[in-house]
Amino acid sequence: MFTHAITRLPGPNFAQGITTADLGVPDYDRLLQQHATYIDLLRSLNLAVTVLDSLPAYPDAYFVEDVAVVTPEIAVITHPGAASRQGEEAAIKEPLAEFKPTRCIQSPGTVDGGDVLMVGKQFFIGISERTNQASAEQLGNILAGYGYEYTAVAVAAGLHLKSSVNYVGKNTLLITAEFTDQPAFARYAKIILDADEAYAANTLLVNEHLIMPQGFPKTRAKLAKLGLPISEIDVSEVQKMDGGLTCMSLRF
Ligand code: CIR
Repeated sequence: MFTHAITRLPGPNFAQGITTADLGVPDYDRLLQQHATYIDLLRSLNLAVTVLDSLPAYPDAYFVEDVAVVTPEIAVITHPGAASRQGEEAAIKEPLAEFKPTRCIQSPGTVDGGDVLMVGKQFFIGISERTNQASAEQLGNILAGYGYEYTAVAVAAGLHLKSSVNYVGKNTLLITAEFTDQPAFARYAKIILDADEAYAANTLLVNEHLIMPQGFPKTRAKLAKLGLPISEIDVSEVQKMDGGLTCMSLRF
């Protein structure tokens, strides 16, 4: 069970963050509303949510998932892969240190937490444009000290591993077609996304409750078969910045 989440408010310059999406100009007030709804939902699932101030020098810093990997035993502070995001990690160390012992990925290794999927004692670490092999090994070695195993997975499509694959409970992965044949995922049941609903891969499991982005009815129908409660929230402005539901919090 998760008991806590850490989030960070988006700043007024958030639209200067990195994006490849071609979904129009994002609106700050709408983003703040969507962010607030997200936090309310986490609180309704009994998480105590820390809300950190925005970081003016880092327009992507509200995607806190990318700057740390948190397990029940330890928080590993990452070193983000995008140059404009390097430095964000310094600001997450103190808030996390209130809850967990911390370790740090050493530069030049780069890891984005969006590439790191934890399923019980197993980690999958995406090797992507943001996360390199050497730092996946660094992270894997740290986690091995706490009884975790890891498997590296090539991310040939999408920004991060968790843009395409997430654990949704009941030994099941929600996964895009591109990743289904990865041997690393052979032991799991799979819900395969329709290509036109690929964004819904970024669905978040919190305490036996699924939070999915609004407006993906085929995925919702498939997920409903798991029998878990599902909430949908509108994250249109987040999507415009290549972000999603998992990215906006660290849960532990
Ligand atoms: C970036 O490109 O770094 C941000 N605009 C989006 C990061 C999304 N994070 C995530 O998927 N974990």
